[in-house]
Parts: sequence; C-alpha cells; structure tokens
Amino acid sequence: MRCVPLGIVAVTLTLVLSSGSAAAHAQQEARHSPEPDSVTHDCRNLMVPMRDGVRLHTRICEMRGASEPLPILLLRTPYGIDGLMDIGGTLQALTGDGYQFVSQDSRGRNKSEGVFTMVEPLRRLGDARQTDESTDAYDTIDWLVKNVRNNNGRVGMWGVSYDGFLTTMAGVNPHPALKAISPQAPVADMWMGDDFFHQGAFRLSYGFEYSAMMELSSDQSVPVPIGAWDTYQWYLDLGPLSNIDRRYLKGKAPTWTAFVTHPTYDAFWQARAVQAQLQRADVATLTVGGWWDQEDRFGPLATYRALERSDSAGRNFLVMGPWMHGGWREPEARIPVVDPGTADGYLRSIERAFFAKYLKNESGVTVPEAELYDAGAREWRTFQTWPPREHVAQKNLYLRAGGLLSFDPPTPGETAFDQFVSDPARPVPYRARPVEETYNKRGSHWYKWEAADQRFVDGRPDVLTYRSGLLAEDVTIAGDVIARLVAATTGRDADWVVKLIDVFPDSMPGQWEQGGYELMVAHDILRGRYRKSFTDPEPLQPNTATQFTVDLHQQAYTFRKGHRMMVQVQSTWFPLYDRNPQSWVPNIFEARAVDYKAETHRVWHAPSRASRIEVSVLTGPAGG
Ligand code: PG9
Repeated sequence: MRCVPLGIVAVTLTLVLSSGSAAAHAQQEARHSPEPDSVTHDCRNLMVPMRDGVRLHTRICEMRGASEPLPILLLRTPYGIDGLMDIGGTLQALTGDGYQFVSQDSRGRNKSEGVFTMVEPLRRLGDARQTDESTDAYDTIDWLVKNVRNNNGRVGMWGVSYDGFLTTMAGVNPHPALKAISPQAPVADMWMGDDFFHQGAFRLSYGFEYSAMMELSSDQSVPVPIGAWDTYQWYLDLGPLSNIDRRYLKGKAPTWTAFVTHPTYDAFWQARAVQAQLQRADVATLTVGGWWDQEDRFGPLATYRALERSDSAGRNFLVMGPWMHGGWREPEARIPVVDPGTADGYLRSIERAFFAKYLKNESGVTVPEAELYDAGAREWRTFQTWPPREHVAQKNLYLRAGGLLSFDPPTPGETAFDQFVSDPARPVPYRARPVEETYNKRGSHWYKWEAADQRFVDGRPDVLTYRSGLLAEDVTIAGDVIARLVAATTGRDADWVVKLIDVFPDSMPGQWEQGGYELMVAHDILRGRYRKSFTDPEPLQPNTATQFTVDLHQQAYTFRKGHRMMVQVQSTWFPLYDRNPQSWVPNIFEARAVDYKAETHRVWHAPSRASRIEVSVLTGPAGG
C-alpha cells in the first residue's frame, strides 16, 4: 500500500488520485492494474545517476509509433512511482498530443538512493551540499534529453503538492531544455500558510501524521501510530505536545524535531520559504490551485505572486478552481456544493494548451494570465492582472452589535464588544466529529472539510457569529481578504480564527439539501503572540484591546443576491491546530498540562475599536 496526500475522500468514495501527491497514492492501486500506460507507451524502469553518484529510480514511458520527435513530461515525487503514471486517465488529455512520460522517485524515497530531507531548501553559496531538488531535476533532465528515444529536446514538468514543490524547484536555475513547468498545489511556505503551520499556529494533526508517515519509513509502509477512529478525542487525551515524541516518534522523525526546535518563523523556515527563493521567472509557469485546498492553498497564490515580480516575458500564469487539494486531477474528488464539474475543462483547454504552446510550439494558442473560478457565480473569470487593479473598490465588512455584519461601520451607542470563554479542555472541532485520521485508508472527511457546512458549530458559546441582511444584489469579491480584529484576552496568548462564509437561502429549489448551507469562502488563523512579529513572539497584555491582523489570503467569489454574508470568530480549531495554552510559555511544544488555561476573549466592535474584514469588491468587468 502506498501512502496518501492528494485526497482520499469519504469511506464510500473510492478515490483514485493519480497525480503525485500523497493522498493520491493510497487508493490508486485498484484502478491502476493493469498499468494503463502499456496501451500507448512502452515503459521501463531504470536508475538515473545524479552529479554526486546517487541514483534515482526512474520510469520512462516512450510512445509507440510516433511520427515526430516528442517532448518529455517529467513528474518527480516522494510518494512512489510504481503504478503512478496514469497515462490512460489523468494524463489522457495530453496523451493524444504525443508526449514521452517520465516519473521519478525523489532522492531518498522509495526505490531511489540517497537521503530524503523534507522540503529541502536550495543550496546557498558556500554550502557544503552538492545537490538539492533543483540540481536533481537538472541532472535528470540532462540525462533524459540524451537517453529518451525520439525526444524533441524540450522538457516539461508538473506535479501536485510535494511534487508541485519539486516542480517549482526545477524552475530555479533550470536546465536549458526545461521549457514549461506546472506546479500544482505547490507548497510554498510551511510556516506561514501551507501544511505545517498557518501564521504561527501549528497544524497538529497534519504535522504529526504527515511526519510520521514520511519519516518512520522511506516508503510510507509504517502506519501512523494512532489507531483511534475519532482523533479529536485521541489528541485531547494526548495532553501536552511533548507526549508525541516521548510516546510515539522517539526522535525518529526529523520534521517533528524541527517543529519542536523551530516554533517561530526563524532562519530554518525562512530558508524553506519557496516564494522568497523565486527571484526570476526563467521558465513558462502555469501554477494551479484549489480555493478549497485543505493542504496548500497558500502555496499556489504565493508562487504565482513571487514569479509575477519578474515576469517580463508574460509567461507566468495562474489557475484557481473550485477544488480540494489536487481535485482537478480526480473527477471523484469533485465538491458538488462549489463545483458543477470543472476539472475536465481545465485539463483539456488550459493545461493541454499550456504544454502544447511551450513544448510543441503549437501556434495560435493563448494561455489566460489568471483564470479563476468564481464558485458563487458558477463561472470562470479571466483577469489580466491578479489581484485586479481596476474595477475594484476596497471595502470593509464590519462586525457589529447584535451579531450583525455590515458594510456600514459601528455607530456610537451600540454594544461595544462580544465575549466568550475559550477553554482548551473543550476546543471547537474543525470538522464534524468523528475526525478520522487525515489519510485514513478506510476513508476520511479530511479532503473536503473546507467546504463543509459550518452550521455544525452554530450555537456553540465559543463561536461568535456575525451575519448580514439578505443581499439585495450580487457582491463579487476579487483579491486579498484580510481580517483586522480588535480583541483582548484575560490570558497572555490567544489564537484567532476568522471565517468569511456565504450563507445560502433557506430555500433552494432543485437543491433542497443546500438550503441554509454555510460555506467557508476564506478563512485562516493567527497565533496571537505573533501579532507584531513572526520571528519574535511576545505575550499579550491581559485585558487590553489589541489589533490582530489575520490574513485570509485571496478569493474570487460572488455572494449572490438573496444570500447573506457571515463571519465567524473562534479561538480553537482542533485537532487540526494545536491548542494555545493561553498562558505564556516560551515554546508551546514544551508546555505542561497545567499551562493550558480557560480564558475569556473579547472581540470589539465599537466605533473607535472596529473589527472588520477588508475585501476588494468588483465594480466592473472582471478583466482587471
Ligand atoms: N500536502 C502534502 C505535503 C507537501 C509538502 C510537504 C508536506 C506535505 C502533499 O500532498 O504532498
């Protein structure tokens, strides 16, 4: 059995993820026998040498009967290439055009030699290391153009998630034959917004389960040591985070050790921040992401933004669809509440066109600058710049007294704040219980949780809810979404979770089951100690109104006439995020059970202390 990160869905859903990300692999095997690539391609496995002598396990599939030299499409992955190459499935839109397909186990994984380092940073000048993921891609491409039969000397790369990161890395100091890359759901910054931390808050269930899966074996064969069906209770019973290493990992997972020794955004994480390493857009790049990506929604947006700074040639493109992590490669991963079935169109008209243009010099092909799906309006929008600079108005959505949400600011005389007790002993679940293990082989609701109906927490005393009136007209947001809370706690630290939600009408003829649905449109968390600096955390002053900025990242979404806008504010999201002790401890990974304290949190909405969400509202054509 392989491992999992691209997306198992629910128990009943046989997911067949066929791109390179971890979830892809667990449930793939059923569909992948016999290997579909044998229909059109001849495949062989061999070891390709790198500059330091390490050999990487590589599968080469050469097309039968091609009349002209073909480009090579390369996928590099840490999850195992056996049975991965789905030439008859997810790559079908490309197969007809003619490509030589190559996949490779990355360094130290599965049947490749060498040592695996999680999200290895680029070598720096003077670094003793000879290799990194960028040089491994370089050496592989160099070998491929010399050894793959009937190739046209042009190479493309693609990959989802970890494989997306490996794809991005290939674009740094690229081999001259590398002409096009498509990082898909690529991780960019593991501390700021991708898999392991978000703005300082630690992703407990993901961080533990992923590091155990990847680092207790090189081929994901050792199971994650949990064994409970409802991990909410399991993590609660675990107690302080130090019990993870003491009881389960015992120093065998370097990434867990890195979490414990680097809790802040220090040089360790900064060196791994991919967006900071992307100084030049040397290769045509199509970055792809999902608005409801439960693992890496930050990465695609940050990757596109970073490359855009130097994209004088106009070869940097972005696609964001109504998808979970890697959902565009897997029809069964569709999220019906936001997606009428968009994946195939993307694969056939955008991804196919992109590779045809840059690897086959197909003329007359245009790739849109930024093609973003507006799930509220159920249509694709094309932007000439992203985020748009024209036809947008900056607006504030204000939290108001009485649970109101409004574009009008608070007025004097309204109740000035709301408050709730945040109790680490009773944290708010991030999805409805039971919270199955992230990549549970028997099924998990992990994959689609970001699109789950938020009514399951309505009415909890530790979730504040603000709701607009019925919208009299459509409101389309396009661009950055930033929450500015004015808040206080009786403790010395606090997490702030903010969710911007679309509330569907109570009655939805034809889609009755969606009546009143509360769909998260943008959301994220900030660990309060980092409100001034991500590198130098500070305790909060108890009972002091303080401004907290929670970056909710970006969206292009229409709140339809007759819907309502909603904001929920809470302080726990468990067990995806660890619990903040709410007392001051320098390193939360070393907190003791007695450090976890219930505290009272206050969110202000007075005229002089207005809490708000900043959004860009489209005022004209979406072209931007
Ligand atoms: N989200 C997974 C991951 C990528 C990189 C680091 C850690 C985890 C994945 O699906 O590959």
